[in-house]
Amino acid sequence: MNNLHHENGQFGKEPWWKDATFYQVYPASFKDSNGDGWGDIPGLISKIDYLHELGVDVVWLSPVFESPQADMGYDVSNYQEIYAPYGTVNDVDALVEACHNRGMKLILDLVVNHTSIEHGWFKESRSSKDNPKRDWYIWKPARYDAQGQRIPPTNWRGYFAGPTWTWDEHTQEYYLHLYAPEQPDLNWESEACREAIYDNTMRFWLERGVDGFRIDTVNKYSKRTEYVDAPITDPNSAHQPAPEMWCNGPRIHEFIHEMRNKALAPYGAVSVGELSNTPHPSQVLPYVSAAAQELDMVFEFSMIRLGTGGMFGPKYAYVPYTLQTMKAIVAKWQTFIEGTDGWTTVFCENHDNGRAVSRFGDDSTPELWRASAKTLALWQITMTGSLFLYQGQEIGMKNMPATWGIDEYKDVESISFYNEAAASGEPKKIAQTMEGLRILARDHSRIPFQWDDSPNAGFTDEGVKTWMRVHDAYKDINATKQVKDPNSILSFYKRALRLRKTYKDLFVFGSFRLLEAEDEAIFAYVKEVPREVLDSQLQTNGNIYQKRPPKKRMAVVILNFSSSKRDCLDVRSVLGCGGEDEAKLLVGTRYNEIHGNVEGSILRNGAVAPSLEPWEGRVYVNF
Ligand code: TEU
Repeated sequence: MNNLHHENGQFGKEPWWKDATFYQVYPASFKDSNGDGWGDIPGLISKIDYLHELGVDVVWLSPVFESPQADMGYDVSNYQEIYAPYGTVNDVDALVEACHNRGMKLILDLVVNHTSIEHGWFKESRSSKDNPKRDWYIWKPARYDAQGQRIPPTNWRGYFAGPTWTWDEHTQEYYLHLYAPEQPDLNWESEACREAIYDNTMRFWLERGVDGFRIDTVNKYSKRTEYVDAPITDPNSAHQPAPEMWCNGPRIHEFIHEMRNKALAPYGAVSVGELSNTPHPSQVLPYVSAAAQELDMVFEFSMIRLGTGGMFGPKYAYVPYTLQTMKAIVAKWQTFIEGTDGWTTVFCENHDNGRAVSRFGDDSTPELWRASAKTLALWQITMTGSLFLYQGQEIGMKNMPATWGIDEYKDVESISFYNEAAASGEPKKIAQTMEGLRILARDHSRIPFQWDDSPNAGFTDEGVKTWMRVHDAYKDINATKQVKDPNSILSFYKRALRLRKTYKDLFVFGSFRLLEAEDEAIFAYVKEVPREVLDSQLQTNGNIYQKRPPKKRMAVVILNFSSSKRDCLDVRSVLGCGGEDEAKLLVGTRYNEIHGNVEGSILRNGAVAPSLEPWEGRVYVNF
């Protein structure tokens, strides 16, 4: 792999999406404008200024297309129409305009591994074995066991429990679905199918002015074509995990390269793909290397899967993890692009996971909740890569209350896992699944956004039945309250996001070096500007640094990931400060402004930094 990142990656010449802050909107739960209990696009438009003021550059809108909502729109029945409760195609046009008018961009969610069973393509495909679209989906004949019973073509377990195959009476074959039976997988081996996907989905929306896509399940388009049984790893089940049969298959790079060249590159569209089950940097780099011309960046999921009992069967059997493990994962995915032409992403929430403050922080008291949400913010904004925030993260939205029962969980995955546990009849398994769901369920991030302290939290009108229940804590945790409060999580995010931009050479583009890898309370690392970036930056007009500094520009980020007081690191020695050299506090979660006059904020002549309060975070710099 050549070294384009460093050769061409001069500060100021990087593509726009590298230092952009992306913000994911989950349409059902952001803002309801018409009182039906579902969020909608006009509601989102009414809040664009809120996002603009926060410092968001790009809105990523989760699926809004026509859909029977078996999986909240990740089952599309028509790519060119909008699900009526969300609005119309004209509303999307208005949203594009609202973003562009403010210098922001809009990306849509591209779900093209599968469609809904209600999609016209699938209706045709299932109509007869000789329909021209028969091979746009994956159909296989039945097998029969020793007793003559019909069994699916393979023993694979799908993501939502149960088999990956559903029998179709009409044509007497099974079709493949990695997710719900309502989500049949498209057959990317068919060239006509691929062409239809490019034209029907990508070109259609790019022509209307959207700026790119978050691409769902991007590494599952090329399946292994043998269709053989997976090894039995769960002897108690008829269905076995088999991700190696469909992740990163033999033609995946060919397909993605083709998709980019034919449908994305002609429009200059940005792409961020969801890359599950790909835990080795050597597997990830080919997807994100600039020279390979596949994806601009991907989401790698090792960090966000922490605490899950693994994929498939044991997913919701919660397994505690150590800070050491978390830090090793973060360091791995921060550094894997160094010296390459690849790029990475930074995120700790999305619509498929529990809330970060409840999982990685501490929401047990109001003080710890506030402190840990800010420290998680400082962690995110100081890391290398394109930053993705999820709606509500900026106000520290928490998991659903532990007192809520299974009836409040609406997600197809949660319900499938719960039903599977219930069917086992084992009280221990049911309790364990429920405990896992309380921490990890996808539902937690999907409840209505908490805008204010009015009934229904300002998400919709008073008295309206919302599609998911509003969090009990909305009177304490809401955006309006935090807009007014300079010490709020929201105010901290605003400052922190601006700081990330001011010092993007360090935070967005800098190199990452983990410190104190084994410490179970302190998460600390150095961010450093690569020398060649520094040199080129000094030749650019309007640079923020007046003269070439005598040494490397460095920041040390120190985060107390614990609820007890801890000693700070020896900041001066980490930053290489000699006698008169100063280490300065650039930002801290307990201070309102970037400051140079708070006691302990400038460390000279061997001075040590004060201890860290529970969940306190600070950044010191050597300039
Ligand atoms: O998710 C795919 C995926 O690999 C997982 O992260 C997913 O959350 C699931 O929990 C696996 O057990 C994408 C979407 O983000 C998700 O919402 C959809 O349900 C899924 O694809 C199917 O379209």
